[in-house]
Amino acid sequence: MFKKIATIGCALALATLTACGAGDGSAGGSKGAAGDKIVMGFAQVGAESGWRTANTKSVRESAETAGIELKFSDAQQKQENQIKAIRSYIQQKVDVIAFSPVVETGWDAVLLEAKRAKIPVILTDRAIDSTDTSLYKTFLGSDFVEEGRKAGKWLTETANGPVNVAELQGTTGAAPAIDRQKGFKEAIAQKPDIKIVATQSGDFTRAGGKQVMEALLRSHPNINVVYAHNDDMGLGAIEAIKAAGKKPGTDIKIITVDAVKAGMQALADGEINYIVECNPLLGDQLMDLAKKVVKGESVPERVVTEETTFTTEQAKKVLKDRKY
Ligand code: GZL
Repeated sequence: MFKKIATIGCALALATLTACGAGDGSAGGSKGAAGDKIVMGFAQVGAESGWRTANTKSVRESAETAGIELKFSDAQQKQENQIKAIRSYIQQKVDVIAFSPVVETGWDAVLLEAKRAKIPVILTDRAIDSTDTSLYKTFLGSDFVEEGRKAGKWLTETANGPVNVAELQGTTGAAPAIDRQKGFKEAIAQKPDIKIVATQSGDFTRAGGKQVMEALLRSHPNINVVYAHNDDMGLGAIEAIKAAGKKPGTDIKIITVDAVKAGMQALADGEINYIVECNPLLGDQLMDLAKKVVKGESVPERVVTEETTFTTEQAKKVLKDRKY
């Protein structure tokens, strides 16, 4: 009986509180609607790639446009820094927390703290691997497995005879790295003479891609194709391939993911052969979702962004209009 009355009591209190715009970010909050500024804590992965830079710009600009106060942190690709940032947002009693988990695991404890503090969490860009889906309200981002499939499909459609692939993986344990590999392997399984002969993480950075490619060129002189999980590592691989006296895009074909401006330029120049787009411009959708979850409205479990692919000819046509 006490619990039932307490629950009803809380609901009434909450209704009163939210009517005054003092929503605590839990179900029924009226922030945003009543004119009070929603406060979002955003824990970004880092600034490791052109994609990340574009994503951060999108989040900042969209928060401004949406009238949402943004507290922003850059974790420099370290999970412990993202966890610290999330804890800080909980202590500051923000209305909503959004973050791009640098890796898939190790989040349950801190997200349980957010849940207990009645602060809704939105996963953006990267997902987590947790059985407790009550720890976050929604996931907004790409289907990385499909991105990997698109990359592999292009290769199966263009390869003639045996192909040795060097895979430059993204950050170890990150959803895009795990899923882009999964999708690519699924697609090339259609052609057994396409083989991944070497796979190593370049941590989604240009320097990492160059360093790994230098080593792989020495250990695997028979590489025909590079599959890089992002443009930045592909651009690093191009530097290594040129330094080894080979022609990127001709002697060694290159497939990447993202479609940031530098990658699209290399594609237009024929140094990359195919790019699968991964859209970083998630800001507007993120702010719309944030307003809904703060008001306690229901949102879809998963919001997948629209993306396409580019060949060299297509890149030449769209390069001048690319926003990032
Ligand atoms: C994908 C994103 C990846 C990009 C990389 O959504 O998480 O991280 O593909 C970035 O460029 O570093």
